[in-house]
Amino acid sequence: MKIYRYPERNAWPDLVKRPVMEQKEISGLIRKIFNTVEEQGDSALIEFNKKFDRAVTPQIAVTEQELENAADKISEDLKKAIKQAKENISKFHNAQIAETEKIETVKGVTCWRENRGIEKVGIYIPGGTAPLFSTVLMLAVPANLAGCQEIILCTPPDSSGNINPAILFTAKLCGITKVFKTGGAQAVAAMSVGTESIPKVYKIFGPGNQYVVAAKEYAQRYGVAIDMPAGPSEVLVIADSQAVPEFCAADLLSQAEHGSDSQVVFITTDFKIFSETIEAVEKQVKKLPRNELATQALDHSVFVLMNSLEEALEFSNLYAPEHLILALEDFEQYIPQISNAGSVFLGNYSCESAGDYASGTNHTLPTNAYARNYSGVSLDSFVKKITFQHLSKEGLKKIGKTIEVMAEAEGLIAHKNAVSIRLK
Ligand code: HSO
Ligand code: ZN
Repeated sequence: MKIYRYPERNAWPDLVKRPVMEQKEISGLIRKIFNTVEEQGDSALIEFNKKFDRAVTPQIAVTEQELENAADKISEDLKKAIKQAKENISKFHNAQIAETEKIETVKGVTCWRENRGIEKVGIYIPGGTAPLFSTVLMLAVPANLAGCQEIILCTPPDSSGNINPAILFTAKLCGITKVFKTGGAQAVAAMSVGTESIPKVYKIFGPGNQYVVAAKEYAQRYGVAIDMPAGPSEVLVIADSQAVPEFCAADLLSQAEHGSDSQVVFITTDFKIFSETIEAVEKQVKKLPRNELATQALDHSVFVLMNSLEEALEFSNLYAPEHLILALEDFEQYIPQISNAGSVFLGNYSCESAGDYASGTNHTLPTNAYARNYSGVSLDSFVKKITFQHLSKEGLKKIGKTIEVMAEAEGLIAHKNAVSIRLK
């Protein structure tokens, strides 16, 4: 833990810096993986599964039977939970579907926008220590609502060549029938270039390790869009004297347990809350199954004592956290002061894990200070907005002169003519 008491303002920029990740030079490797997948298709993916996941996967596509069987492999309780979460996520994202409004800018000139779902989207779900089936909901639910026609999912197999049943169950629940056993950069490559079994997509979503992140960046050379630049998970908690140290500690640890590179920041104006939260973190972390990862994350966590809540919010805006928790009595009052954050949790009962799983908001959010210029995933991430216009003759007459004068001033006479020829 890094502890700071009333740091000087000029020290803030250093405190909000994310630890620089040791960037291995992997661009050469990523290029090689893309080339191999492009040349050898499925057989390259089968080889990569052997090499990286020690998995024998004679075929890359998950069979209908495998999808079907997943439901028997998870508890009724979990199925019920996934369904409730899906319902809430659907409600929240469904409300993001905007009505088309036709605007008559001048009489006879009507303009509007219509949404079209991105036709083909790919979802990447990492394997490893935590099977993030919740991320399947966060991406598949808005993709369906947006009207994406083809939604595919790639995730790495375990060493027996199987995929976590909760991931398969959730995929099937969301109507995804094209699931593929491939992970890492090769999965991103496959979705970018296409193989015998994996269709090429137009946009790739989902979290992953630094190889996946680098591959998503590389995918853009193939004309594929990506959801957002990704980094390790983060939370920043601001607490006043009414906060509950045990709650704050639990929230900090719920981000810390994601990985050793997770970022957690705690700010308070109250000395008692400050020391009690630090104590509570130390006590709770010992009992966590992922104690080792959380402890490593805590090593670079930041605990700051500040003079005022205004100052705390200013610091938070500078940090631009993925998740911001206001454990404040008068949280309402501080909402207008928030300018940079991915998703905000208000009051003592709004734990961050509510948003991770079941309240309805999306948990795919900007990290690494990208909350300054990116939004989290929403329905918008899955659509393109196409503008339309209709001009009547009367409408063209109204703005014709403006177009002609401007076109002429830009030296673009054909543009001018397109108007003049109609109005003469
Ligand atoms: N907190 C993560 C999302 C997640 N948490 C998935 C649990 N499962 C995003 O930063
Ligand atoms: Zn989480």
